Amino acid sequence: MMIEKQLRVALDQNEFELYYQPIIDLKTNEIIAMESLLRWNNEILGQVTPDEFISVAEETGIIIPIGQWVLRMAIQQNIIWLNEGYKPLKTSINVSVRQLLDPMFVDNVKNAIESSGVDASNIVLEITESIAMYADSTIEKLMALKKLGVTLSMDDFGTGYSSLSYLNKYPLDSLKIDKSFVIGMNQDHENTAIVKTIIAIAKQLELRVIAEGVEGQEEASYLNEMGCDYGQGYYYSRPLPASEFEEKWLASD
Ligand code: G
Ligand code: G
Ligand code: MN
Ligand code: NA
Repeated sequence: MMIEKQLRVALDQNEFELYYQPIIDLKTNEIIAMESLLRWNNEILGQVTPDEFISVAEETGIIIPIGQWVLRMAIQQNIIWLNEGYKPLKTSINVSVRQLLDPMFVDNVKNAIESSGVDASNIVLEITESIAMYADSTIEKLMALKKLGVTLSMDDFGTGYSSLSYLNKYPLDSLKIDKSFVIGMNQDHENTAIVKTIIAIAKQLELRVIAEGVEGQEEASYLNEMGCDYGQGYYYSRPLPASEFEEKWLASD
């Protein structure tokens, strides 16, 4: 069966699941947010990670209904945890360029927020640098999303299409330093220099900065010293199913 067809069946049969990874304040070591990460549980293929199907989903356009499912599920889970009495946390949701280019995207986000009653600022949309290739049409959409009150973050920063000239035109709240630079810090000086530079850019533009790929305690304290606000990575936790995430990161407080 074609993977596109399999993805459609997967949506119909509820084979998708969201995992959650904590985002930690490097100063206080407290959890401040969680990133939702898509998983596909297939009877034959086992658990499939997004790297194996997101690009096909984007090319075929099936990322649109999948993305809508992700948006609704992630918002619903945010509200469930709030209603269970845990402290309010932000939920980050990955958004593909293809989704952002969909004419219905802003309306879909608006509907998802309004029908759920979630506090819009607790919903973070992670977009990638590749939107810079479509700058003019995407800036307007980002402005419209910002008006809804959502938080906007640029994901995988430093790896994509060079977008420095657009960076201050986007209504962004934060930058995420791509994990390749953070993981590479202990190998060579160049990666450390890149991380420092990204932190400096973020400060200049008054954006919060999140380091991904924090795999050790040394990296965490070094990032904190360098002025990085938040960290995310295996040092703290792998992405976990919702129930496990709740047990380890919410219920323990
Ligand atoms: O969790 P993992 O490392 O396997 O994620 C791999 C890639 O898939 C990441 O780049 C991430 O941004 C992307 N991804 C994860 N979940 C989603 C999702 O819900 N929607 C979209 N569009 N991309 C996702
Ligand atoms: O591109 P994006 O940032 O959305 O993707 C996040 C991906 O990074 C997830 O698939 C997640 O599994 C992975 N990830 C999270 N923390 C770490 C880490 O510390 N090291 C590595 N190698 N990957 C990580
Ligand atoms: Mn991400
Ligand atoms: Na990333």
